Amino acid sequence: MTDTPAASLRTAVVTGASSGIGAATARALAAAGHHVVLTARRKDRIEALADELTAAGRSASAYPLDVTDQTAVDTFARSLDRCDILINNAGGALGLDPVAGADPAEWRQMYETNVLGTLHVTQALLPALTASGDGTVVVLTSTAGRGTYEGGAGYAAAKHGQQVLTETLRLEIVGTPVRVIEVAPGMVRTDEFALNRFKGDAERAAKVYQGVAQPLTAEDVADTIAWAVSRPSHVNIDLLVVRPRAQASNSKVHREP
Ligand code: 8X3
Repeated sequence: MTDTPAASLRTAVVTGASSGIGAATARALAAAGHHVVLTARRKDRIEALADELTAAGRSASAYPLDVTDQTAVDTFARSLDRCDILINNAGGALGLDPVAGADPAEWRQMYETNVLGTLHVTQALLPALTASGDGTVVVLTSTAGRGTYEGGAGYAAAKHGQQVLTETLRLEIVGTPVRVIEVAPGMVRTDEFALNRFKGDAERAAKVYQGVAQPLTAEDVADTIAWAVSRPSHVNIDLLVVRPRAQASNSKVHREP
């Protein structure tokens, strides 16, 4: 699905745009008047969303992409005419096993998607973001990138890695016309985050949110991203930690009986 954007439209690339926070962010940025390039592995999903957005008069296109494939990411970057905003959203959690019994393959996969995926896409698009004269990189980390919890070591380690990448990038490119924003959500109830974590075990996934009055929605997080990227160019929102009111920390959650 391709839609040629008007040359004047600022282009926002969203990774992991097939569902959840990525899809909601693509909708929010398209509504804000950007041309949105949706990327994810699931072609059907991003094409359907791009079609939905263009039918609603927005500007959007879809490009199937696995962020762990550096060659594919570089090819994708070369296909773009411009890039003003990059939303590094692709990633996720696998498993909730204690360190003593955790599966190294799951840890490796989480590092590949969350950390190396962000590295690949950011490296590939940084020249275009800089050339735009007013670029923005957003990295979706997690409150698991700023603390940990039992069973969360593999995911927290990956999110800490992604957070360090983000902070280091900001140091390294200061003085260039690109700002670097980290958004760290806490408990967000999406269709797939917990389901993927527990390999499709819906009952286990539902327990994550059990009794929590109002976990955040993907739209809540997308709203904070759209706000952060729409600040005046000289304003860099370094870090936004966003949790539901019922969650005081990673391990302190109020649940109604
Ligand atoms: C999601 C937050 O608490 O499930 O990034 O690790 S948590």
